[in-house]
Amino acid sequence: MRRLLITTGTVLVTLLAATPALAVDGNLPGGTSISVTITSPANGSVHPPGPVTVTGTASVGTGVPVANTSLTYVIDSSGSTGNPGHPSCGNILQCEIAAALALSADTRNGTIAEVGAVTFGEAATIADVTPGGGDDRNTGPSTDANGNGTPDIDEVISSTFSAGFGQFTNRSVGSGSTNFADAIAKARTVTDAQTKARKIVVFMSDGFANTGGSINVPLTGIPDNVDIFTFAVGTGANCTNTGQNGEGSLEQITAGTVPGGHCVQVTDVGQLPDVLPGIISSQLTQLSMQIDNGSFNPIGNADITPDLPQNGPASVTYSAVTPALAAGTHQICVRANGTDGGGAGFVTDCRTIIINAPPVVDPGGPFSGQEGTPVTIAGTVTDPDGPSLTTLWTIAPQSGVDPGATCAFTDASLQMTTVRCTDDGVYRLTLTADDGVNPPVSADTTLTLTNVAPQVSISAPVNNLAVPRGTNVAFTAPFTDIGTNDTHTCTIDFDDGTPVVNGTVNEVPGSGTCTTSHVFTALGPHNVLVTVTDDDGASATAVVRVVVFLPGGAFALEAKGLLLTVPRTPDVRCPPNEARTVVRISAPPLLSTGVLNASCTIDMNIGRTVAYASVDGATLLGGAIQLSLIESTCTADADGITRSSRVVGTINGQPISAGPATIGIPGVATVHLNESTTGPGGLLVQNAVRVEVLGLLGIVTETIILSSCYLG
Ligand SMILES: [Ca+2]
Ligand SMILES: [Ca+2]
Ligand SMILES: [Ca+2]
Ligand SMILES: [Ca+2]
Repeated sequence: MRRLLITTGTVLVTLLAATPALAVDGNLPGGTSISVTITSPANGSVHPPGPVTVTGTASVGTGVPVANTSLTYVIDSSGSTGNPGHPSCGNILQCEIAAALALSADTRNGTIAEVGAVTFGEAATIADVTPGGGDDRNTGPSTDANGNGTPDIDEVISSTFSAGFGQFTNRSVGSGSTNFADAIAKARTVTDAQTKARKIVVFMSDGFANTGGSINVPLTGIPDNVDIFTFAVGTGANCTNTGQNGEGSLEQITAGTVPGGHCVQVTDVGQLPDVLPGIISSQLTQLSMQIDNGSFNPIGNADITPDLPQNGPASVTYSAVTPALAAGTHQICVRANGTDGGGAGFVTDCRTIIINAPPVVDPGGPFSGQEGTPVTIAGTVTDPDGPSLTTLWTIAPQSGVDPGATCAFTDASLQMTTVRCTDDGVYRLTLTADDGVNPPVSADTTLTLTNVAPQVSISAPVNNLAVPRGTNVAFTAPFTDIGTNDTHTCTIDFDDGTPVVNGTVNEVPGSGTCTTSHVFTALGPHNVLVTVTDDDGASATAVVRVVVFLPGGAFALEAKGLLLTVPRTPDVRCPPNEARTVVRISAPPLLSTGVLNASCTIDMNIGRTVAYASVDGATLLGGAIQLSLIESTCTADADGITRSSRVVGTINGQPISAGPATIGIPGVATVHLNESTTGPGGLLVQNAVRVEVLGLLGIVTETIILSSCYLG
């Protein structure tokens, strides 16, 4: 409970005498060290706009003190001080001695350079404060010249008796009354001998001046650097009691020497040892912060650990937040205020910091374009104060984008660049700027890409390919899609009445083929339509023309049998187109003919096949059959297949009628006219005349065919 009363307002007011110490590390007026440091922010550091946290430490009494103070004890030892004081210290004099010793102990903190002592009753006497010869008025607070382990000044204080000192030279004055004036005069004698810039006197009394005359006499001309702090001890003393003769009060002594100072009333004598050391104690009283030369605003205890005030020696840490700071240069100062026996003072530490404005980002847009195609995007980033601006575009699907889509920038670090995406949809484009100080700043816009239809061609078959009916035709349709994330399907319409089919798709990103095969049964040209559709619904088509035909053939005469063998004459097949003529065949009496013709042509442009055979007159079987015109025609095209014959002449004198007929010549032959038959392999055969010559027993011995055509 020492220092219990040091925080009372009376004491503080007594001690206040501002002499600021303008440095980070300094000393209070009484010499006590005081310091304040801003640990963070660092000087010249760069910060984002907004509040800045300021941290650091402050301390009092922990540094190197300045021993620039001299101290003089003035102890009232008049007869009344033999009265009871307090059980904790004894009679009043003993309690004064205890208080002086407590103060003496604290003087060894380093701020007190020299000490002297005076005691008084009817008169005052100055202590000889050094052992051995001579008479010394001052000594060091820790000096122990006789080496007995007790500081010499403490030996002197402890030797105080009723109106005298026992050490180191016995001094005694009368104890019958109380003489403030002589006590002040003797104290001045001591302070005159002191060498330090600041001289303080602690003046204790349990009563009031009743002898020695006015205190104004010794106070007159007292130097400014001598401060007399008075203490009215016990119930018999009163700060303002001027005595029955008006010699002057304790309050007047202090008021006359300490600007703004007051006497301290210590009614409870037991408190005196706690109160007196406050004359030189130190205290860290307040921390405050200043922004840009504004006012110093106190830092609250919520931001200080431990709470202020703290009695020295003490250190605290603080962490306070500035108001929001705008871009520019700012000075932050933290001040530590403290007091010690010499009064109040402060030290201030400052930092200059730079508040850097964040970049301002305008992403531009919204942008639009097509899938697979570079789209120019241009944003704007401004950051005049840098210091190291970088920008970066990023992109992500927002809506309607198929899985797997990717995008690439030409240079994502440029504010103006191009971006290409592999599929259509709406993308979120983000432009982020980082100036190296502030948190990165981002802004979004959109990029809307439309789907692009694929492109398709047909590499097989070649256009206008003519194929015989029944051929398996392979189709290959290569396609591309600039949207390389797209997948595709394809259909093929063969234009022959068969259902549209799905082709087989083989693809890699951006290209592929659609394949299928088909056997055509419908004759003629077919415009085969290939349609490729991407997964986003856009399609492309390509057409290839395929011509389907039937092969054919024709001959004018064939004879097989026992009587005569004539191979097919002339004999043609198509493709390729062919037309041949033979002048005659003469093998009477079985047969003789006129000009024989056979031709077969296919118009590959439309798939039309025409096979034709004719005989320009013939006489068979010794004249039984007389013919002037024999011809057969076979045609096949998209319109259908037709077979027909014409025969003009007579059989046994009977004219031949149109239309298919079988006529018997009894015992000689059977004659088939205008005969349509189906041969091996489905061959469609048209014979104008087929004669079966009969031998014995009606056996067919010879077959003669005139003008035959066939298809297939
Ligand atoms: Ca900036
Ligand atoms: Ca697409
Ligand atoms: Ca596409
Ligand atoms: Ca797609």
